[in-house]
Amino acid sequence: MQKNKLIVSLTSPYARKVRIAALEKKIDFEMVVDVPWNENTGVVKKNPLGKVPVWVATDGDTIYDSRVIVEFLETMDSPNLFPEDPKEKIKVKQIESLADGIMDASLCLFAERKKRPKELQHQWWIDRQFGKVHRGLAELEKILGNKDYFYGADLSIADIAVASALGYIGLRFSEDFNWTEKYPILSRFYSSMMKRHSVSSTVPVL
Ligand SMILES: N[C@@H](CCC(=O)N[C@@H](CS)C(=O)NCC(=O)O)C(=O)O
Repeated sequence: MQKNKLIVSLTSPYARKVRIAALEKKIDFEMVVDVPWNENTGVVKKNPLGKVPVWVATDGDTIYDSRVIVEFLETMDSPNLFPEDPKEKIKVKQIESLADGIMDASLCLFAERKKRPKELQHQWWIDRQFGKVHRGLAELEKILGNKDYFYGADLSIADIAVASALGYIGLRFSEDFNWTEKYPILSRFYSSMMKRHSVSSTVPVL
């Protein structure tokens, strides 16, 4: 019997978002680690964009981009991670999109500082990406305030996306700033999310 496969790298915050969602829904999948930055990566054969995560369904269908994959998982099993009402769903997707945007800027910073030779690195670009990260985190603090969840009274994809972004910030920027001190509301939120097995078992590893 074919199994669902999820192609990931173990540091990818987008892949973590999908892993958490699948674990919360108890959807069975086999995790295949394929680092898209490696010369011999096979990711490009599954996703022309050469990015992880990629979901390969039991019928062979290939789905990429974490936002598309999590919506696909939503069709497979409960608990629901999106509200059914289309207008409410937009609110949750907006927060997911903000968290993904923080991941995008963080990935740009990773590529600029770790993949590009030092003499070619551009401070203007680095500052611009850090601006997105900090404005994004400040906005998330404003949205969450003293609530437990970003939307409603239970877990949604918004919480999962934010937790994934925060884990990546901790992984990549510990020498740049102490995010738990600078963003105490998000720090409290992450600690509470870490009580879930789906979150604590997917912490990024180098
Ligand atoms: N929008 C995509 C972004 C995926 C992405 O950028 N993944 C990174 C890993 S964290 C990647 O595969 N990068 C390789 C590359 O950009 O060539 C998603 O949500 O899945």
